[in-house]
Amino acid sequence: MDIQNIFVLTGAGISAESGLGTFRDRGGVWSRFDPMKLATPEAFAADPVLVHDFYNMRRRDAMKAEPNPAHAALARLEADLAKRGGELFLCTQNVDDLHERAGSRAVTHIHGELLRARCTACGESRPWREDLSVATSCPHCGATGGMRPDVVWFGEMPKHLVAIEDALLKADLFVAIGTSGAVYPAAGYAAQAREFGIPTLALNLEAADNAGMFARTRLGPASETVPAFVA
Ligand code: BV8
Repeated sequence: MDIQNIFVLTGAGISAESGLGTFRDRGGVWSRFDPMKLATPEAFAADPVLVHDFYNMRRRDAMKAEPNPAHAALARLEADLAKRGGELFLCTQNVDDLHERAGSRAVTHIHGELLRARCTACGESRPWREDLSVATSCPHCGATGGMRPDVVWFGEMPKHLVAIEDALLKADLFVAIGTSGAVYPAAGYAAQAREFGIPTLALNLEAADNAGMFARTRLGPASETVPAFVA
């Protein structure tokens, strides 16, 4: 592969074979739980106990999960491109840390990280592995009740948008892996790449909502399609 700068966008599908549920598939997280009651700032204000229970459960699940061959292949791709003077920009919508645990060094979490907590009083964000509750105090400012998972809820501003736009502009190839193309702004990046004249590739189990935006598509489980793409 003589491509130098690759932009990879990953979604829940890449972690599905690690045992973490996707969101919009049949049986997915949002078919069992209402996102508006769990993943918005309004939901947290209305029922922080419910929201903490949901994210405590998902944090424990994420810590138990192990990276799969798709995560490992992207870590190899990052190292291979770096050796050849190129760069992998790995932008994940996932809030788990499976890319990092597979060996990826630079991971941009557009929707934040489950294993970080942020204080709504002082704004400090720090690594966090314990359950959160309304009784948790901020280790930095001491305020109680305002600690929340440092993830991006619906209606909140996604993270690292400037770095992501810069990386898209200099990419030679855009690859989306295991994402349904339903949540913006990430769902719009394939169309943006196409406008910039960047080749686009989708690796997904089934055709995504924005499938028409991709020049090429490979359907199948990420644990097979991603290692095959990287080889
Ligand atoms: C914002 C984090 C302003 C925490 C999540 C109407 C039109 C357009 C936009 C909007 C609109 N109304 C509202 C909006 C904006 C809204 C939005 O997009 N809503 C949608 C639903 C319409 N977006 C926002 O609010 C965002 N903020 O817009 O700010 C702004 C922005 C930019 C510039 C200026 C202003 C913030 C959104 C943050 C949402 N956060 N969660 C948590 O996890 O609890 S959402 C959630 O969806 C996930 O966390 C994930 O990050 C995200 C994307 O889901 P996917 O990863 O794609 O997962 P999904 O289950 O859908 O798909 C899985 C895919 O994998 C499937 O295709 C399946 O086939 C495939 N698959 C399954 N198994 C495998 C596989 N593929 C390969 N191998 C397998 N084994």
